[in-house]
Amino acid sequence: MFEKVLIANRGEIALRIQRACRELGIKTVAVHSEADREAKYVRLADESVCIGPASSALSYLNVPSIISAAEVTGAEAIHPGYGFLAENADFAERVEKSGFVFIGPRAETIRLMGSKISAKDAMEAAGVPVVPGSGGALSDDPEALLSIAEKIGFPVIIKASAGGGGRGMRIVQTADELVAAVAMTRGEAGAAFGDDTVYMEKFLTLPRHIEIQVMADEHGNAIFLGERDCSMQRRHQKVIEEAPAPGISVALRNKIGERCAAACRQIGYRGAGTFEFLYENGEFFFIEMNTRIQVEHPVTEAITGVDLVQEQLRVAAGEKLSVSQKDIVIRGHAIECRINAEDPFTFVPSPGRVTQFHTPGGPGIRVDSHMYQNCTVPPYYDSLIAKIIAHGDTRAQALSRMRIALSEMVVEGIKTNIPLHQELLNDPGFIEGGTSIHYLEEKLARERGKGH
Ligand code: MV4
Repeated sequence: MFEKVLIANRGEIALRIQRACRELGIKTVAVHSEADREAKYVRLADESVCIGPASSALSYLNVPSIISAAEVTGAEAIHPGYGFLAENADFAERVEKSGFVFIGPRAETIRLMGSKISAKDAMEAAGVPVVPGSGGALSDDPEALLSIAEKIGFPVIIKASAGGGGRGMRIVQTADELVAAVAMTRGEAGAAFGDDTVYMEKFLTLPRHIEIQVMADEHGNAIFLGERDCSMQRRHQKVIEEAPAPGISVALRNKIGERCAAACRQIGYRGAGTFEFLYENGEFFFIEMNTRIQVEHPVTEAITGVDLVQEQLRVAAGEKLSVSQKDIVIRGHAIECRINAEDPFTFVPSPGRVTQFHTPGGPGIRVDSHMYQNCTVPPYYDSLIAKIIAHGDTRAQALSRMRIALSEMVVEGIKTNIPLHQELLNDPGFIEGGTSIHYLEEKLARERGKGH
């Protein structure tokens, strides 16, 4: 196992990774921006290095600065967390070329999944069901475009191959919009990603977003750890995640999970990964793969009892996974509420000083947060301040525990979306379960009007 790991991230995930390291006897190096000097994860790390000013571009995205921090502290490996450099293949390559271990998949795997076209190709070849589509890059030839679209059937969606997570997409309802939509998406993709490759898919109108968690080691072992339903989202920002996905049979969930684990073996995947699917009318359709630990990983940890970050560290150190597929038994139900520093009605970020901070507790409650009384939420980064995870024997018990937890939570000095969560935990559609990716935005439009 490593003796010392550098954590190239901030906030709650930096603390989460630190805790995993500590349990494995690994010393930690925190890197931080000037705005994060007083942060809890900096204070609790064994060592810390300031890597630049507040702006992410000059600190958490500053590759030379991060690598030299690893050099001066004698760290052996770098954990990228999520966001920032986590899915940057060039960073992974630079880390390895500098003589450190990148805690994640090989750079080539990150690159393969970074191109959504090649990711889909690889998964289709590995037996994972994918959304019907162009099966490759689109040309600008109007006749070729129309022929593909008619074969798929309208509506279709044009996506940037270098996009993902909702960036660079355009829905096309009819043939007469097609050519202009491809040109527009191509132009935007070129400007945003420096790659104007676009592809086409059947547009699924009312899907759920369900993702499968996988873990693989370098000894040929790959397992799946159930799924998460992340359909409750607004503008591609997940708000609530839960596992298992309500209303889907164990047989179907295991079948798709097995396919994902087999695909990992086939492509020689390493580390933690997530297969993103759209689920509609009883069918799963692969759209993208994430090659990082995700924000919502604690939901999976709750229902499986596996510490995913510790497994990442083991695998990166060349060890075998500590669990095999037969050890993965799904226990009960878990739900996560993402607590953001934002106005619960307008969603405008609300940084500032946190004057009071009290977290909930009790059976089945976990809180992952880097907040403390009198800390400040800087305005430069994402607004996630805490995650509450409620676990119960049943979905009803998990929801009940979450309602109590939300009522116990106190955050003063800044605005949070706790009132939104309380509203959702009492929403009949959410309580029933199985809502689509459009549910939250439609509910907000209905109940609050489009003005907000
Ligand atoms: C889609 C889709 C419908 N049909 N692809 C948005 C994020 C990116 N990961 C893929 N996205 C979508 N792709 C087809 N063929 C609808 C979405 C989508 C979505 C997906 C997951 C979660 C929330 C979403 C919100 C709007 C649109």
